[in-house]
Amino acid sequence: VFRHADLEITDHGSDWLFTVCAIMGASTVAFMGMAFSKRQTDRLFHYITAAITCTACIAYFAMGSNLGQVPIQAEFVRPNSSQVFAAGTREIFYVRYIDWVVTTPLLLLDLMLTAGMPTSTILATIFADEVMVVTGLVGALTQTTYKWGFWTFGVAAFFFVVYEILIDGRRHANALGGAPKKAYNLGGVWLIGIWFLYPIAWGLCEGGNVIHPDSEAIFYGILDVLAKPGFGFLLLFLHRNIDVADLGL
Ligand code: RET
Repeated sequence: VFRHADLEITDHGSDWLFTVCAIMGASTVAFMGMAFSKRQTDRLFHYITAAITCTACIAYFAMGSNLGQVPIQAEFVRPNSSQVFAAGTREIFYVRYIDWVVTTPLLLLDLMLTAGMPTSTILATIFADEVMVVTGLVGALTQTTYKWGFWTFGVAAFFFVVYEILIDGRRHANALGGAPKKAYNLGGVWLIGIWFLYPIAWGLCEGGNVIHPDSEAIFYGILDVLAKPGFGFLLLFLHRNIDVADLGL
């Protein structure tokens, strides 16, 4: 049986999610087209970036179809009433986290490989990133206020990622100089600027149940378009004069 949440996306939410699905699909085709205009040995960043939007395209296909979600008990305030109903359920799109566990390490790889960071540092940063996503998932599925405990672990892990990207990575990129330095610094600021909004979106949606799932779809949707195709086009544009061999790859 298909269990419906009391609070779930409407047709508007679904149409928007399919729109983002199409943007992700079109970006994947564009990134692969750009890859094939390069020599086979020069396609690393194109393949990583195309894998990111390909994964999101499928996740958004699921969400537009109202799949990859599960009803979770949540308190919410009904419109035109200040009364809080504890009985309601909200649909939680766990498929987002399956997407993120694949794509956020790839986004970090795009940047950290640009800066020529050491493998040990890259692995440690990806570990923290995975802690962030998995605690976010467990917190989203938790029905009690313990969910905020998981969110706190996630934010702590996120701060480590922020430190690695803004401080450590910048040092490595500046040592390389030239086009990699420029690509890393612009891409890094873009990435961190957008990533900071995700824990806020989580607090308003999965965490606090403050905004409607349709608004959640718009909030996360805009963030995902900026964080995946937006970041991807920026990074590949800034990579146009970088030889991957110069990055030791
Ligand atoms: C969660 C909740 C736990 C605390 C933090 C979070 C951050 C999530 C981020 C997600 C980024 C996703 C991207 C997707 C691609 O489009 C898991 C919401 C800090 C930063 C970039």
